[in-house]
Amino acid sequence: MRNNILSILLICVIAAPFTLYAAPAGQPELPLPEDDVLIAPASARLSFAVDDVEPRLPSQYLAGRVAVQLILPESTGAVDPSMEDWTSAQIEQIVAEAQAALDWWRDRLPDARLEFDLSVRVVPTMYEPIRYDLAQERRWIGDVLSELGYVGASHFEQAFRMLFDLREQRHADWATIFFIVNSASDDGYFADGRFAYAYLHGPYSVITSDGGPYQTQWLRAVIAHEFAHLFGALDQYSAARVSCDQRSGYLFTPMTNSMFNNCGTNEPSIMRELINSFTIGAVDTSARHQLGYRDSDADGVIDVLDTTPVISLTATLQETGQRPVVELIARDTPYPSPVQPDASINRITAIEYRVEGSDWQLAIPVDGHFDSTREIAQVELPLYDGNYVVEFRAVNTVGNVSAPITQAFSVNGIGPIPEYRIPEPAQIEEARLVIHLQAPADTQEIEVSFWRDFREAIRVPYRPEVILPLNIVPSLTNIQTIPTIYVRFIDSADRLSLSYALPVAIPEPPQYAVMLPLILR
Ligand SMILES: [Ca+2]
Ligand SMILES: [Ca+2]
Ligand SMILES: [Ca+2]
Ligand SMILES: [Ca+2]
Ligand SMILES: [Zn+2]
Repeated sequence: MRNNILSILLICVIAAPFTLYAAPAGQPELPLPEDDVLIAPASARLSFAVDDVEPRLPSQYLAGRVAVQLILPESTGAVDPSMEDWTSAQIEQIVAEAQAALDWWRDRLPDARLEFDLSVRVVPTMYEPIRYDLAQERRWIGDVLSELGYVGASHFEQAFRMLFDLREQRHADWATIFFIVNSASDDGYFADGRFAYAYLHGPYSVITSDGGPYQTQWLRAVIAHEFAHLFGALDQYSAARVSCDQRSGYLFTPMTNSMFNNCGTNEPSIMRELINSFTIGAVDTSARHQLGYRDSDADGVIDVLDTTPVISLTATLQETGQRPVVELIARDTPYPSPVQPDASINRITAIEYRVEGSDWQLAIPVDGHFDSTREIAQVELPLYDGNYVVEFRAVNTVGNVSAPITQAFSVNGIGPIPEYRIPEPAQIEEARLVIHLQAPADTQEIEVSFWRDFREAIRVPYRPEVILPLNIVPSLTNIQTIPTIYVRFIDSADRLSLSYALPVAIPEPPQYAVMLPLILR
């Protein structure tokens, strides 16, 4: 008996993978959303592309952080009789379906560094949206967006205004909207027979809560399909009649997988069939490329993220007795698009310089944060009398480094360079950090920080042996994260030195899991 149960269990375990991945054989082939790709008028979007610092449109390619706003219109009965009313159970289900669709995309495109910010709003409208057709969507969409406070020459312009706001508020790289129209009492279709459509590259998609023939339980597959249109992917099923020479997306790549006229590949894909493709996780190569997911040099960083910064320098005229001051502008260079405004979502993460073999020194942006594709830093170079060649560079989110620029500086009237030396790594001894230093006797102070930018720095009088007590922070338990401290000297005239990166020797076995932050008693 026991053996029988065991063998039944075994059969189940063995059978499970097959049943999981088998095509849903019992599923009838459902009609696909025909003519579901639309193009918003260019005028509505281009009026926003004038901001030259961040000319990004709301959904150019699928990578990075994406804000997704679900809007659920709620009919008030003011103009049309209210036939549909959202219930909290329905709303919960729709949010869960949308989240499943977004999770699905995140798993399909691992190198896109996707992060989704999904939010839902129920917004009153005087109309009952399911009664209308595409030609009349402007009525209720315009009404809903006005209700949210967005005005514009058209409902598209209203939507773009909302998307620019949404992206900023959610600190996202991109933003898009799904209008989910309640069709619980209705047959699940709009008046023209549509149940799902999207504008290529935004601003939005519209889907009935039933997803037409798919029913709410497969809304995730419908949302996943329409989401791809919002970021540039074209349809591939025959009825869509997409020919093989059609190109799309930020990279403007050709269709190779269209069933319409056999373009060469015949891969399963969410762009040609919904339920089975969703179940097995199928996205073909041409859809990936149209979404911006292509890695030409196969280094694991997709083209649209594999960008490089550039840096430029302006030196201020410097007078005798003053240190040179430079202004550095670092900007990430987008991967170019043949058809769209060039757009990078990579941030500048460091602006650095070094003086003839010194450690790379971090320059701090004037606005205090490395948080955008363009950063400006002003630095007083900590030089003493002499002639120097200084190298400058910038680094971005993916670790790509700009070509360095070099500049010669001649300094006089400051005095000779003090001889600073740090002969050995810092040591941890009995809950104290011990640093040995060699500097001229009139050196005033030193600064010590666990951070390259010298935040939370400790300033103490200079001595050949500086001993600092450690404070233990339980939340930061990984000693691996702090192998280095940063030290700089302050001379008798209150001038800073270059900074020194100093390794910390940890006693074996590690007595102190953490040394952050350093606190003076
Ligand atoms: Ca209602
Ligand atoms: Ca209907
Ligand atoms: Ca690459
Ligand atoms: Ca900044
Ligand atoms: Zn489609």
